[in-house]
This record gives sequence, C-alpha cells and structure tokens, in this order.
Amino acid sequence: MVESSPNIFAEDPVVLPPGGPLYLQLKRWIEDAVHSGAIKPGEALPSERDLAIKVDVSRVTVRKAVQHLVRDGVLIQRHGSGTFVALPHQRVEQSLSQLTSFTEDMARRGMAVRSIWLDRGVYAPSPEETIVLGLSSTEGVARISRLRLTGDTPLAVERASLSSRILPDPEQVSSSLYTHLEKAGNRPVRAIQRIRAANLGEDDAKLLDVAVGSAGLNIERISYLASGRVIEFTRSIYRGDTYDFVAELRLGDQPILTGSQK
Ligand code: 16G
Repeated sequence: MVESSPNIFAEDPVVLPPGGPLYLQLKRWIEDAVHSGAIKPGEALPSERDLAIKVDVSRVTVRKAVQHLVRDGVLIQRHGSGTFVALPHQRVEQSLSQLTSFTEDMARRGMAVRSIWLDRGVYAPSPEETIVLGLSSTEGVARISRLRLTGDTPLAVERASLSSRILPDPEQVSSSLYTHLEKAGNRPVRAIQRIRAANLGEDDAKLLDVAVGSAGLNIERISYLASGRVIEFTRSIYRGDTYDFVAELRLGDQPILTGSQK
C-alpha cells in the first residue's frame, strides 16, 4: 500500500525558501523534501486543495509547481489516484501484446515524457529502408531520431524511418509520431518486433547516460497499416536497467499430451 500524508506536511508552519515566483519556491521546497528524504519515493502528496491551504498559496500555484516536478521526473501523477514521489530509476513495463506508442505507455503510468530531437528530415533511402518499407524508386525516406526521456532519465534512442509519401514533412511531428499518423488515418494496426540484447556503444551510451558497454535492448519494429503496407521501420536502443518487456503467454490450440502419449 502507498503511504500518504507524510509528516512534513503536518509540520506547522510551512516556510517556503525565499526568491522567485511562489510556484518555484514551492517546487524547491518539495524538491528539498524529496532529496533530504523527508518525503520518500512512492509516498503520496496531499491533494492540490489541501496543499494549497497548508502552504497558504493558490491552487494554481500548487498545480504549476506539481506540473514542473512531474516534467522533471521528481513526481508522478496517476490518473484518479493522486500525485506520488517518483521511485528512483523506476523500471517501466511494456506489454508485448499491445501496439502502443511510447507516449501512451508513459501516460498510462502517469509519467511525463519528452523527446530530444537528434535528427528529422527527408533523405535518400538506404538499401535496407527501401526493401523493408517497400519504397518505389521515386520515394524518399523520412527519418526521425529521438532521445526519449521521462523527467531527466533517458530511456531509449529511437530511429524511425517512414516513406516520404506518408510523412512528407517530418518537422510536423510535434511530440507523438503515432498521434501524427493517426490524424492522417495512417496509424499502424499491427507490428512485428524483434528484441536483441546489446552492449551499448559509445554514442548510444552517452545519449542514454550510462557507461559504455552497459546492457541494452536493441529493438526493431516494423509496423503495418490495415492494408498490409509497411508504414514504419524503427530501430531503437533501450536502456537495459529501466525497461521490462512483458509478454502474456496462453496455452495454444495444441492438445496437451498426457503421460502415456509423450
Ligand atoms: C514506441 C515504438 C516505436 C514508435 C513509437 C511511437 C517500441 C519498441 N517502439 O516507442 O516504434 O515509433 O512508440 O511513439 O515500442 P510516439 O507516438 O510517442 O512518438
């Protein structure tokens, strides 16, 4: 069970560190409490209303401070159950049976997601991209490469390739590729994903903020439209210490062999 109402919020009066706008003072106060261990990972924060009364600030100020702390990965918000202190390097579980996007996976966990763009543009395709995406001789390839993070923790480097007919202007992808594709009626409905263990090379290790040679997961996703056309060819490197891929296994149609039939 999650502990709630940490003692620090019962202390009277709450004195915010001076300097700057009120929401930043409150943000710093919560940050200090997390770093000093006065509020522990997994503990719930009082509601926005209670916190506003306790600290004697408006609810808008509380909301703004909390939003910034969620963005920084200090707090997480779970829809319907409240705001909690994030667990350090919380591992993320991704189902292997649902075709979801990175943004959706994180939103379901109440984790704020952001991306740092490494590259986006239209290029001449590589032979591999031409074959996998089934490009004609006149099609270019739209590449979008991003470092994907939750708060300050980098989780993955994703390098997606799509036909330039599907994505003529990669600059138009703002935060979620799948949301962008969905708007154009091009959201993939099926994908094949291949996962391999990998030791991170210098460039990826630097981006993912881990030592060179650390364990990672090399993932290739080829996604299809309902028509059967390949829409996305994405190669990703996930940090091995933060991501779990979880598959649900069911007994198939094969008859179970009993002792004498084995
Ligand atoms: C996931 C997919 C990736 C896809 C991305 C879209 C894996 C291994 N990869 O990260 O292929 O491009 O989601 O996410 O799951 P977005 O809509 O948040 O940009």
